Order: sequence, then structure tokens, then C-alpha cells
Amino acid sequence: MAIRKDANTLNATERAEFIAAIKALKAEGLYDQFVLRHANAVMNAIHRAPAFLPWHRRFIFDLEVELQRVSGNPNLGIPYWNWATGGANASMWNDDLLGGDGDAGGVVRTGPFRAGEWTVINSSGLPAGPLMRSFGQSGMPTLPTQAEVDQVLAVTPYDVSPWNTSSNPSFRNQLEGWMGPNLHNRGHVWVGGSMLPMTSPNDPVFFMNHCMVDKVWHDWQVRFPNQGYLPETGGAFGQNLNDPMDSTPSGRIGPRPIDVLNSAALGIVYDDATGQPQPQIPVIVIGANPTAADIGAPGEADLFQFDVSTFGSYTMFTSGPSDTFMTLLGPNDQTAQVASNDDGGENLNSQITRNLSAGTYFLRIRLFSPNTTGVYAVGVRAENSAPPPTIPELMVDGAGLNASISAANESDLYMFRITNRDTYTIQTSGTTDTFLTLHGPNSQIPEIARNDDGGVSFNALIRRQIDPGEYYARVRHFSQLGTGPYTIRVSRG
Ligand SMILES: [Cu+2]
Repeated sequence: MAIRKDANTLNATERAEFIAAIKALKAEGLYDQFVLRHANAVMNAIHRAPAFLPWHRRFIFDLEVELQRVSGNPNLGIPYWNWATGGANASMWNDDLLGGDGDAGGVVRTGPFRAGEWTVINSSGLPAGPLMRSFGQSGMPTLPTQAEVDQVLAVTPYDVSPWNTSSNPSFRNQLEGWMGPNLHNRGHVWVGGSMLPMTSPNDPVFFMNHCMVDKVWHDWQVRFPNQGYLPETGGAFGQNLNDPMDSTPSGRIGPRPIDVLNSAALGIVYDDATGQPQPQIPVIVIGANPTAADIGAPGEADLFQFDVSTFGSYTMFTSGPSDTFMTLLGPNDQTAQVASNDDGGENLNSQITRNLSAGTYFLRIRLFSPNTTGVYAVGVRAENSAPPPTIPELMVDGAGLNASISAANESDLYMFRITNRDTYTIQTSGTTDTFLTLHGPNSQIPEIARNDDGGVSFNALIRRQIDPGEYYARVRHFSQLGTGPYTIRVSRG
């Protein structure tokens, strides 16, 4: 598993290990093979086109496998160049990692890749002098900001016809840098020197730049799980989902875009802001307060996970003003769909209640409309396994039941059973102005009678001939805001 970290957060040991591995590959001649693989590829087949992202994902993956081999560390990941915090003064440019800017003539004189320690090659594989850098001097004085990365992360779809530098709207085109704030190209041009031509992998920062590009693509894929690679068909050969991108053998991944779309399946883990590898999926604790979330870009989907430890009935719900759509996946499988729901909750919120066995489940939340954004909260609760609250039963000709309306708008429900067709009286007594409704038989819904002041004083009374069955009496105060004690009784006759 490759754990890819922000280059600026690497500790001294990690820095030394990465540099030693790069230098070992250079000594074997393998590093230069990677430079040639990039330099001799057809420029417009691997850049300025949809295959730009999958080709480079495979390219840096292949180097990473070699770095793991020579270092003996199966978790060694290529560090990424976090542009927003990776300017000339960042620690990734210290002498224990990449070394710094070139001198007045552009020659790198510091760090492990300084003149005399590192020789670049030309596209024929011949030695071509020292590594060159000219930070900010080649027409691109600044690096991308986090806001600019976030702006590109909101662009969909992946790519669009005519599948080149004029594609718009196109996430690929903006990430590559031909439109929008310019991310990837800006990294190359800001460094300048050896990072400008097709032999740019001569500078090891190439791999950190492309690792950042790959991370942005990865983050976008997590954010928009329903946005696939495009084109599936209809693009130039080498650009479609199932076309081979090049003939370079890779022992571990196939040569098609479809072979590299799932980073997790390739064993790639990106760290979080604190440098710790973390699952990208937020965890919902069953019974905890709902988790606030938002769909910040149209078409976005959020993924959550929760752990069920005992079999039982659980309700997965959203709340808030947005019309959410929920998909339940699992157990222990993000691709196995259990159920989906649109408006099962209140106010267009989605909600699912299901018996779940023990395991890890996943909730995917999107908005019903792919064109809107909005906030919501999501939670999971265990349904009480106790039976639902019982309705107090009145015995015909039994003692009256004492109760009270203790809050405005409250009403109390009672049940009684009739076994013989006859006339029965349902009545309240006491000092409160009660109002009575009678419902049934065998249902709380149909109302068969109502009364306000038919009894003594302001008490209610209903006398009716009724058939056998279960009946329900509902008592409220005559006034919406009124409260007070009362007694209710059912009698024959
Ligand atoms: Cu590049």
C-alpha cells in the first residue's frame, strides 16, 4: 500500500529513504527509462487529451513500484507537491529532499540533485548536463492556491468533446491547465528549466507534481462517484475508456484508462491534512447527533459509513431543507446496494428503515436534482426493539380513568372493546371543559361521533348504539390552549 504524503510533511527518515530510492533507480538505469518513456510518448496522446490523467496515474504508479522494490519498503509512496504550501521557501526544497532553485544561470547547485551529483538526459537517452531550475522565471510567477484547486475540484464532467485544450467544461482540461486557474502546467512552468520539455521527468519534482495532479483527480472521483471517465467511445484511438494508452508493459496494471480508475484498488492511499493516512469516509456513530454536511457542487455525492454491532432495526435518515436521495450499501462492501430512497422522511428528506446484520454499512447521499446544491444532516438510529407504546384500555362499566390535558393542543387516546351490540355511553367528568371524539370500529381513523358539552357542566358525553369491535376515544380540551384534569369512563346503556 503506497501512502502518499504531502512532501513538506516528510520527516528526515522519509526524506532520506525517498532520495536514496530515486538515486538507486538512477544508478540502475531504470530512472532514465522513465524519462524516455515520457519523452518518447506522442505529446498529444498523453497530454491535451482525456488520457492525460490515466496515463500519468499509471506512469507514477510504475515508478512507485520500483521505488518500493529498491527501498524494501512496500508502503513507500511518492510524496505530492501541495502547490498551495509548496512555494520556494517550503521545506520540500530543502537540501534533504529536492534541493532548491537554480543559480543565476539556472543550474541547480544545492541538494541531492545538484550539478555533479545528477545528470539529466535528452530524448535520445544521452547525457545532457546538470539539472536546471528557474523558479517563477518562465512566465508563471506563482503556484496554484488552495482556492484555485477547490475551484477545479468542482468542475464536471470529466472531459468533453472535442477532447483537447479547448474542451469546456472539462475537469481534465482545467486540472491539466489549459483552461481555468491552470494547475498542472503551472507546476512545470513555475519550476522552469528541466521541467519544461518532454524530458521533464529528469527533475524528480515531476513525480511530485504529477502525484498532486493524481491526488486532485482522486479527490474529484471520491466527490463525484457518478462521474466516470470520458469518452467511453467516440474519441481518438488511445483516448477511449477501453483503448490501450500505450504499449509500455506494466506488470501490475493494464494499459487502458479503465484499468487505473480505482486508486484504492491499486493500493494507493493519500494522507489527510495532518499527514496521517485516513479513510476518506466520515464515520456516523449510531444514535449520535446527525452529522452536518453539504452538497457544495451540483451532482456531488457524499459517502458515510457506520458500523452495526448487533442485528436489529435501524433507521438511516437525513434532515434539513434539501431534497436528498439516499443509497444504503453493504455490509462490508461499498458496491453492494441494499436499498435507496428519495422522500421517505419529512419534507422531501430521504429515510430508510431496515433490519441490518452486523457489519460496516455505507450511505451515499446526493440531492434528488443533479442541478442543485444544499445543506443537510445525516444520522443513523437504532429502532427501539420494545413494542410501541400501548393505548390505555377502558373497561366497560369499570372504574373511571383519571388523566389530564397537561399541555396546549394535547389530546389523549383510549381504547375499549365491545362484544355485544348495544347502546354505550362514553363520558368525561370533572372541572375541565373537555371535548370528545369516538373512532372505530377497529381503527383510530374514522370518526363516528363528537361532543363538547353533552355531559354534566362542561363535560362531554357520547351515547350511541355500536357494533362489536375495538373503539377509540380521544379527549382534548375544548380550547386549544386549555389544560386540566378529567376522568373518562365507558358504560353500557
Ligand atoms: Cu506533467
